[in-house]
Amino acid sequence: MNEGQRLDTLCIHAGQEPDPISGAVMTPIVLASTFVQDGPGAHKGYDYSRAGNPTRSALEGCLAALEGAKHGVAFGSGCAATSAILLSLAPGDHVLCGDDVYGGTFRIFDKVMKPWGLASTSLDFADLAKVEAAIRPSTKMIWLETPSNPMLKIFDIAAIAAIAKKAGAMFVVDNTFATPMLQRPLDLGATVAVHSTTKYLNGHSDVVGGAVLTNDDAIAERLHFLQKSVGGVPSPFDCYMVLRGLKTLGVRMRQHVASARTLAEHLSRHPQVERVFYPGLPSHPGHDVAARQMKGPGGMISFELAGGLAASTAFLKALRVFACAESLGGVESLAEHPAIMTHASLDPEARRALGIGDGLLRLSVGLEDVADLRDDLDRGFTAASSALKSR
Ligand code: P1T
Repeated sequence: MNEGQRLDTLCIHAGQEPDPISGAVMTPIVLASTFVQDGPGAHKGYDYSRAGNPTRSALEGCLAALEGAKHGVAFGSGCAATSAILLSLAPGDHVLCGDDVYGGTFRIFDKVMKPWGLASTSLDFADLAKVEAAIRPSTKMIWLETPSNPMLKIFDIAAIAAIAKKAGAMFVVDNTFATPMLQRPLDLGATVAVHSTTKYLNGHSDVVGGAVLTNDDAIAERLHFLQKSVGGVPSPFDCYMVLRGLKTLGVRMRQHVASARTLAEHLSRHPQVERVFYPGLPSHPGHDVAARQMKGPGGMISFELAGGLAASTAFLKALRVFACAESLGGVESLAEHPAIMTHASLDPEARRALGIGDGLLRLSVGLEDVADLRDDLDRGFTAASSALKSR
């Protein structure tokens, strides 16, 4: 249907035909929980909304097209999508997982799947020899985020895909931070791309959702089965909202990247900043891999503020344009403290090993005027230095 079309066109049209009854250009929100059958089993493709829903199908089609996938399976949150993928494994299986992932993803591995019998090893995928050495006969999956949350680590998707293929393991890339506008993991050899659609894909901080995209027919069938059986489905209204948000994904991402580049450079020159983690800076260890596998380094920045907790608390409290809040990827800018907020579920030792300390702050750079965002950061720096002087 949309073959050969480019991403900006797919964002607006993929999966979405004008409504055959009314001609409505926008996808109808089909709220029905059930669908009439001419006789038992004789229906028009939908029988019950947990199993399938036309608004959800449109979203799944659009997301699949954007990731270059044959299949899309939508969920009620990114965590529901993650859980469904892991449930497609069996107790006794082993997963190699990136050491730097969203705290809630780590919590699923550690507090939900481990008691169920799924073993996992966390490691830094930058050292490919270590990745190969960590593979066990029971390793059925490699899971990573790139760029990762919150340290913005970059991993070489094509190189890790080759290791996964050799091991016969499914390779899952959480593509939430990059979005398909900037990076398409399946093109680079990943088996599955997973998203929290809560973030850039919806883009307006008013939906919680998730999705899994793959070209593998058997995995897609299993995920559709788990979607229907475990039941972590998104509402038709939320599917519509994500479809609506997706229409502007391309323009939004270009501006997120442009503003994040400006702010990352500003931060890297600031005397109160000890280190900036942004893949667009030449000093970032993953800069070259990012330049190769991404179309832009993204809209997320983390940085280490001098002065520890007193400074970072004062910094966050002083901001007026950035909101101090969890999440990311919306039109509005957000700032947060990973150790206390998004990554509190990691034990302090693991946090320290990753560099998630008291001075680490994470920014989701929104679409406000970048000069206002820069002024806001400077407001934070002034407050941080006053807090340190008054101690
Ligand atoms: O929040 P939810 O839609 O369930 O998505 C979970 C999730 C999965 N993957 C990544 C990379 C994520 O960042 C998230 C959620 N992250 C945040 C809420 C956050 O502030 O980092």
